[in-house]
Amino acid sequence: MNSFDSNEHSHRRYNPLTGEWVQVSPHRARRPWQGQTEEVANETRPEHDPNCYLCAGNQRASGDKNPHYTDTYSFVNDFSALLPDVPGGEITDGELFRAKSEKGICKVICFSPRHDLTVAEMEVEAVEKVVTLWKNEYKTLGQKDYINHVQIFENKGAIMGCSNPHPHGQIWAQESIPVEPSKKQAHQKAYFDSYGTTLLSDYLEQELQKQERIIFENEHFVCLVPFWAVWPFETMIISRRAVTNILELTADEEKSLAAAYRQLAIIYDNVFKTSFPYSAGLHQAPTDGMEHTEWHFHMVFYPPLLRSATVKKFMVGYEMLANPQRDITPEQSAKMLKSLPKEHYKRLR
Ligand code: H2U
Repeated sequence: MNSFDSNEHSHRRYNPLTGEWVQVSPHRARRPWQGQTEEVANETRPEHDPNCYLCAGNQRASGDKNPHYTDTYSFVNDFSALLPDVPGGEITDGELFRAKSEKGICKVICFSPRHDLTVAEMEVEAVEKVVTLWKNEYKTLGQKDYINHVQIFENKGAIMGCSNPHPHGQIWAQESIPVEPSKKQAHQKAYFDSYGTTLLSDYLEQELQKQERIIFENEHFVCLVPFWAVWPFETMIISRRAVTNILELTADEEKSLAAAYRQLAIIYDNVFKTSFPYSAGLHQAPTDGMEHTEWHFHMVFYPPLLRSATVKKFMVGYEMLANPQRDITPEQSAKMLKSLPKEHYKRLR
C-alpha cells in the first residue's frame, strides 16, 4: 500500500475552533471540476415590490409600516423567537431535567431598499452601510445588561429557508452564549492561554504560507476554505488583525470587510451562475462584559449547494448519526473558487 496522501485517501480532519471532526473521502470525487452550470431561470425582480414586507413604505404582518428608508433599516422581528420580558426561572428536577428561561431580542436587518439586489450585486458603498449597521446593532444590543451574546447572520435563498429574496439578515441577541460560539470560545481560550496568541492568527499565518486554500485577500481580510470545512463550498473571512469584535475595526478595516463580503458573494454567484444560497454570520466576542482577548473576529459561510444550482448536499444519515462527511476536498474547492471571475457573471455578459 502507498503512503497516506490526503488528496487520495479517506481521512478525518480536526476543527480546532470547535473540537469536531469531519470525514473526508477524496477517492469519491477525484474527478476534476467540470464547471457544469445548469442554467436555472434567473428570476427578475422589481426594484420595489408592493407585496414585500421588507420594502420601504410597506406594511408588515404586525401592521407596522416600514419607513421610506434609503440604505439600511432594522426592526424588531414581528415573530421574535426570543423575547425581552420573560420571567427569570429554571427547572431543576434533578440532573436529567434541566431548563432555564431565556431572554432576548430578535431583529430583522434590511441591507438595501432595492428588492432586486443581493450583496453580490450591491455597490461596495452600499455593503459598507451593512457593516455599519452590524456594528451599531452589536453595540446597542450588546450594551443591554441582559444581552450577553449577539448573533448576526444572513440566511440567503429559499433552499436555506429564507422567506423573502429582499436582501436582509437577522440578529438574535440573548442572555446566554449559544452552542456554536461557546465551543469556539472554549477552544480559542485554551489556545490563547497556552500560546498567548489567538488561534486564528496562527492559523491564518500558516494558511498564508501554504497558499493552498486561500481564495483571495485584501489589505485587512483573508477569505479561505478552512482546512476543516464541512460544506462543499464552505469559507471563512478572517481579519488579519486579532480584533475580538466588530467595534474594534478601524474605518478602513470596515471598508475592507464590506469589500471582502461582496467579493465572496460575487464569486459564489459565479459558481453555478445563479444567486448562491448560504447561511452566513459573524462570530465574535460575547457581550458579557468580560475582556475575551482569546476571540478573533471572523465570518463563516455555509452554502448547501454541491453539484449544480439545484443539487444540494444533504446532512443526513451518517452525518446526523456520526459526523459530517465530504467528498471534494477543501483544497479542490478552494482551487475552483479561486479560479472563478472576480466580476459578477451578470456584469460580464
Ligand atoms: P428569513 O431571513 O428567514 O426570511 O426571515 C425573515 C424574518 O422576517 C422572519 O424571521 C420576519 C420573520 O419572522 N417577519 C417580520 O418580522 N415581519 C413580517 O411582516 C414578515 C416576516
